Order: sequence, then C-alpha cells, then structure tokens
Amino acid sequence: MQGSAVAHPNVALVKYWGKRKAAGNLPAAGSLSLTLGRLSTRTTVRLDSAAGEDRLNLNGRENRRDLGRVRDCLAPLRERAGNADAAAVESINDFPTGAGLASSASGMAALALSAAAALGVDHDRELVARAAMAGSGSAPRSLFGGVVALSINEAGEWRCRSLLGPDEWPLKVAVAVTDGGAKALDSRSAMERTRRSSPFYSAWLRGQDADLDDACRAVEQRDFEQLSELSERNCLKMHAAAMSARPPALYFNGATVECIHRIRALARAGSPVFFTVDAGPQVKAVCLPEALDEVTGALRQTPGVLRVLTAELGAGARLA
Ligand code: 2P0
Repeated sequence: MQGSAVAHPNVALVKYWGKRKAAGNLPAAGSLSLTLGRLSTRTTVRLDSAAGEDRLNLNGRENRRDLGRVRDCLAPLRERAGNADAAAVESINDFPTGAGLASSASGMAALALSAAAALGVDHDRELVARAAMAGSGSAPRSLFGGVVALSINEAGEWRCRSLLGPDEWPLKVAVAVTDGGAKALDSRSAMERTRRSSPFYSAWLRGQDADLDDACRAVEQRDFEQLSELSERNCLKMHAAAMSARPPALYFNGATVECIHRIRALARAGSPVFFTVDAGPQVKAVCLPEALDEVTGALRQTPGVLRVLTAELGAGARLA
C-alpha cells in the first residue's frame, strides 16, 4: 500500500491565471508549458488504515498548510479505489519551493501518480490527470513531457497532451533566481483576486484561446520567433492583469525587471532567447542551445540574481 513517483515542474508560456470553477479547480482557459527536466519533486505515499489522519511532510518538515489541497487531490482516487485509508505523504523538491518555480505543479503531479499507485488505480491516466487537476490547475501539465498543451472547451471539458516530446525540440531554459524565499502571495489567492477585481481580467481571458492556438501552431512548426513573441506578450498580459487587481498582485522585484531587459537586449542583438515570469520573482529565459552559455552568463552578471539554474525539456511524471 505504497507508491512513489517523480515529476518535474513546468514553465507556462501561455499562462493559466483564473479559475472557471473553484470546485474541481477548473481553470478558466487553456495553457501551454514546457516540462523542465533536472528539477524534480519526489513523492512517496503510504496508506495506513490504523492512522487517524492524513499527514504531509514537505522537504523534511511536517506541513499542515497544504493538507487541504493534498486531500483534494486524493479524493477522486480514493473514491475510485473505494479506499479511505489515511495517507502519509512525503515529498521532496530539489529546487526552491513556493517561489514561482511551479512546485505545486510537480508536487501535485507526483502526488496524484504516487497515490494512484498506492491505491492501485494508476493504470487510469485520465483519473490521475483529474486528481492532479483537483490539487493544482497547472499540475496535469507536469504529468506529460516536452511541450504540453492543456485545452478546455466551452463546456468545461479539458484534455492535456504532449505536443512535442522532450527530444523533439532542443529548447533550454535558464532560471534566474532573484529571491530564494517563499513568495508572499500564493497564486491561488492572487488569481482569484485578479478575477474579482482587475479591470483587465475579461480582456485577458478573451485572448487566451487565440494565444493557445497560435502557440500550438508555433510549437508544431518549431517556429522559435513566433513562440517568443507570443510567450512574452502572454506573460506580460497575465502580470498586467495581476498588477491591476485590488490590492495589486505584483510579483516582480527590481532584479526581475533587470533580467527581462537583459534578455530583450540579447534577443535584439540576434540571440534566440525570450523571457517568461510566473507567480514569483524568478525569470525564465527560454533559448535554443547555441544561446545557452551567453544567456546564463548575462543573467549571472545581472545585479540581484542569486543563481542561475539550467534545464532542458524533461519527461512526464513516472513511478519511481
Ligand atoms: C501557470 N501559474 O500556468 C500559471 C502562471 C502561475 C503563473 O499555474 O490554484 O499553483 O493550485 O490551481 O497551478 C500557478 O497556479 O494554482 C500557476 P492552483 P497553481 O503555470
């Protein structure tokens, strides 16, 4: 009655920011992401019918704050398996947690798969995806490798799929860490605040289907220039909506902005690179392999950058 899984975080190029329904955690629009190899979450779930309650140990510490979303993730699996035994969850990230590096995506993907294995229902990948979604709206994307699209139709039916495997486009990602601590504002509250109060939220949502379609086309054609233009614009639109919430959700620090300018300058000078920023102050530079050394060097020299991590496209979540 035990299961273990590894999952990688993902970086969204077409962002998810706002829910359609809090129940089931359904995003209001589709999204597209790169699964990052090298950075990993490793999770083990042990079922114990004698234990009174679920427990979560995250990075070696007892964690009660995230137990709610752990239970949300476990619920559909427990229901299918007809097993309500208490779960002891142990999860370790080898990268900063809760700092805008999509630890909830890799965490909930690894949890869904390891819990499904512990409950004996991991053969049903659609159920595992549904459990991951219940934990976090970006988590189903980490179940898949390479470039991943999560699309949602008018009726709220969704599907997640890999557009290109990790070996089909040699994209590299340099992550400039500008703050090592956990973020002050979690994305769930910030996106809900944006939905309720940003004057730009409806415009943000209206553009999402077209951005996702264009991004899918750019990926299928391996058109780096198209993907660059679209991803930077989608990122800035998301942050514009978040910044215009009341009170504002501002994730950028000074170094975030410095990094963005540095990356834009490299691109203007002809390097194949673009930036994106998620719900935290870290900056992700996506580039073709020939630009990686130059990009990491430039980011390391940018004032306020603590360190630069690099990753290539990675595989989807798997049992370990
Ligand atoms: C994304 N982010 O698409 C976007 C871009 C952050 C910025 O998904 O409430 O942790 O658990 O569904 O997935 C972060 O939000 O939110 C996120 P919940 P989640 O990657």
